[in-house]
Amino acid sequence: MELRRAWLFLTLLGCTHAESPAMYGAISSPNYPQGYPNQVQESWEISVPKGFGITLNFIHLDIEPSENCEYDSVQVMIGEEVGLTLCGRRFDGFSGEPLPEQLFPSNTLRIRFTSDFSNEERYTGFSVIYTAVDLDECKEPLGAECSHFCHNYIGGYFCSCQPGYFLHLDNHTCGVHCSENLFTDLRGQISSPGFPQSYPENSLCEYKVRLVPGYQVLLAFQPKDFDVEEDPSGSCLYDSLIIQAAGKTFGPYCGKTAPPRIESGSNEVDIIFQTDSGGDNKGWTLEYSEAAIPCDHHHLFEHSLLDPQKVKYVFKDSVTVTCEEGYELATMPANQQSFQSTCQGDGTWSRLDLKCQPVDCGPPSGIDNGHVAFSQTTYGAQATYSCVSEYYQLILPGSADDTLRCSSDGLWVSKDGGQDLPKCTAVCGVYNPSQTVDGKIFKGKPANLGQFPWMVAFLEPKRGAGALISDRWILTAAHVVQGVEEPVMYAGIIDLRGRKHQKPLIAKRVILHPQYLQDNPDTKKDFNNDIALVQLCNKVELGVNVAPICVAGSDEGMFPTVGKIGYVAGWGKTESRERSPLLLYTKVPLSQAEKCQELAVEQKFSFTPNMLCAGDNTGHDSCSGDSGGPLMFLDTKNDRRMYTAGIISWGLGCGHYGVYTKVENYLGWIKETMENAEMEESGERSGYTCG
Ligand code: 4AZ
Repeated sequence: MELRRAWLFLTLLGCTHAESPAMYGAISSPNYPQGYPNQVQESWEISVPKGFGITLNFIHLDIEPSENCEYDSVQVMIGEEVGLTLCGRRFDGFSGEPLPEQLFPSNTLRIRFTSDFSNEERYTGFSVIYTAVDLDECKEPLGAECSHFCHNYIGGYFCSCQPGYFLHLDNHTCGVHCSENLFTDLRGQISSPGFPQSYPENSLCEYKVRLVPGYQVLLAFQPKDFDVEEDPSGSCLYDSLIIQAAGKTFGPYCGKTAPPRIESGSNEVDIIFQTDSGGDNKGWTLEYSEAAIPCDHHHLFEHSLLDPQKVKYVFKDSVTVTCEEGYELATMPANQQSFQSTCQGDGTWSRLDLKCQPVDCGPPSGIDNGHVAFSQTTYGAQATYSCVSEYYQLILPGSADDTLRCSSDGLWVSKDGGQDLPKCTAVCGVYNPSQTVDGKIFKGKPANLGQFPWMVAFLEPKRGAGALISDRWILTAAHVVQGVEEPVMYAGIIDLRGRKHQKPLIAKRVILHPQYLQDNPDTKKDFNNDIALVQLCNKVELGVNVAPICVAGSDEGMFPTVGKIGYVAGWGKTESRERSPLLLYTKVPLSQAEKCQELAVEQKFSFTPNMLCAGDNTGHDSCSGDSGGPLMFLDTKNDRRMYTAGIISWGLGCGHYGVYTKVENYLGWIKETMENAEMEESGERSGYTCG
């Protein structure tokens, strides 16, 4: 029994009849009007042409009744939804109420009949007539969405619009034509459609303002007359007004607050007004006008100056452009200082390919024995000078500064605008007090290397000495170098026996004091003006063993007084030997002139005011072969500096008083001679070789 029931279920399940579209038709249950079989599940698809609904008229219904029709039933399905479920006995002649006609607003339906396993009373099923009926889509519940008017016809509907509106392509919404608005006058008024009446819905209105290039469109809204439908978020999602100009967008605007005055910056402006389906708002009105487009920079480019100067420059304005101080025009002929530029229609200046670039002073000049430090060479850059070592000091002749600045003229200048360069001059008289000075020359004591680093030994053709007073000049006695062009000299040495390891100094010129020459043309009868300078071909490299001595009278503490102890040094005669291979030195006091005047009378030489007298009767003295060497004193203002006050010149024998050339009297001649020689030298042709 169970098996049979299952077989039946399987054989009857899913039986569906599809009816092709028809205006009417009839469907009845299996075996109708006989009793319907058990275990039936049968469906009929019915369809009528599009635009129609379906009425169902159950002329016969005799289906086993049950609660909620759960045993047997006939159902009307609209898609997947159950539209109606029927069971029981309901037709004329029986006790049940006849069924009223049922209208379904769909052009397809499915009728589904289901019976369970028992039909004890032989219920006869159902019979239904279906008919296509016209639907009125314009009425509820269908309520077609026409924005203005809806018209029903048999099998369909259509929408239409009020006069002045057109039907959009969706066939439902009405809008107005409002996009062919072109404004080319220099000023005018633009308003939303129908203003001051409500503007239309579902419209996209575009207004184009087109002025000649060089003029921008200005927009001024009427503040009291602005009313555009606003959504609750205030983002203008319902209706919106947008202004577009030269890639810029102003807005969207909506609500009751008018947009501010708009300077569009362009001669071409689009006003776009978009509305949705709802709302009842007045819209907007604006006046547009024109203004010449301004050129937005007061400066064309960095560091430029414009003439004439104005608060605002507009289209067609022309200016003369120059550069700020310290800047010059790039990519121009060198002598061109300015150019003309014009404010163009698009708000930019012409000739922006040019620029003001800083003046370049080029690398600053180097100085002898010095360094110059700089990071840039353009206007305002700084160059700082320093000397190569502590044996040189920076001196600032004339207007010079240790730091120069690149000026707007392209020159390196000092604070007061001068172009003098600082100089590195040898630090003079550096005296190391750790080296004790005590002993004798005639009755002298050997000096240490570096103790008197200015000492120069003159070996050929005459034995003598000199003192470096700069890195290129030696001060000596005239009688040592008279008639000598190329004296053989050594510096930085104390033991002459080691001189083969040393390079001799090479003289460029020997300059005797002119007065000495005059008084002593051939034979020396007088030692007045016994002073000479030797200029070297090359600068000596200064260091701990080679350094110049300061010159008497060149600073405050460099004027010796009688009784002050001085020092003499040399490779000359000693009490026991004709020549000393070692540099010897001794102390001698500065003595009263009378002591030497007595000698002079004996020697029949004169002791002049150009001479100093030094020594005593203790035997400490300079002697022959020491001539030309310095009579040295410590600076009274700075006991770490030594200066030469005298040049060993002559005497009556050795071991008591000696006569020295009074250097102080020749300070002017020394400076002038050195400067003249160096000036002359700077004029010499290049490639000049010395020595
Ligand atoms: C000389 O004949 C000489 N005692 C130098 C100096 C002195 C004497 C002689 C001083 O060169």
